[in-house]
Amino acid sequence: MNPTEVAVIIPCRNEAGSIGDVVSRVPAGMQSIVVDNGSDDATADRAREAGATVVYESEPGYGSAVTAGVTAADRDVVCTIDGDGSMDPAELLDLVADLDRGADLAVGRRRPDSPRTWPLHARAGSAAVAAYLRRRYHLPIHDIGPMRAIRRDTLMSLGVADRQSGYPVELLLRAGQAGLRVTERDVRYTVRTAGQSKVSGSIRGSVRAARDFVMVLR
Ligand SMILES: Nc1nc2c(ncn2[C@@H]2O[C@H](COP(=O)(O)OP(=O)(O)OP(=O)(O)O)[C@@H](O)[C@H]2O)c(=O)[nH]1
Ligand SMILES: [Mg+2]
Repeated sequence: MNPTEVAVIIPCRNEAGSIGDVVSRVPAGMQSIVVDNGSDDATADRAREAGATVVYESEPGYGSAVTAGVTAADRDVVCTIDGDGSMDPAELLDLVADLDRGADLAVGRRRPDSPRTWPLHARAGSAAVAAYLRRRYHLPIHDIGPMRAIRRDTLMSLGVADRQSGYPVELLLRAGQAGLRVTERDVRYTVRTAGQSKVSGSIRGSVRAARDFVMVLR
């Protein structure tokens, strides 16, 4: 697949310190769409300077941001990655190549470079939900990660409804229900390069994410 067929959606809230570098590392030819969700820092300016298209979304939440990005994308394939510099956009090429090899949904399994990269509770929570989806739908997954590639039409047809942190779980659940070919490959995971954690690094964010995960599985 040609990179010009790919849009990369980067949900962001207050990631001014890292977003420029993330956008600059998106593979040549791919369209970068930064979805700014109520940032009160210079995220949008830094993203634009680095060459991204910036979309604003007023409804808070990871799922809202991703959905706004998918709506704005005008390429056949959409990828997602976080804006905090914890993952390398160059590895999106491998996920896109998995689509060429027959995958309907290609997801990244986070492989931390050090024990402090990924708080134990977040790691265990993702692993537990992945194990459930593995058993229930025979999906070959071990993580509920933020890096993925999928054809835009396929994603739209799944009709993922969650607008908060349950979005990645619901996407996998619906993919399993629809019998899609899901593949997983390792991606490097490092400590965010700047800014503050909104999810796993705080009690509030973690409780909210756990609640959103469980709501989707009920
Ligand atoms: N658009 C949008 N993006 C969000 C929201 N909450 C988090 N994000 C983004 O989603 C990504 C993941 O959030 P992080 O704060 O990195 O959460 P985390 O990975 O658990 O925490 P770290 O361990 O610090 O990396 C980042 O790119 C955030 O900017 C939100 O409400 N709206
Ligand atoms: Mg992060």
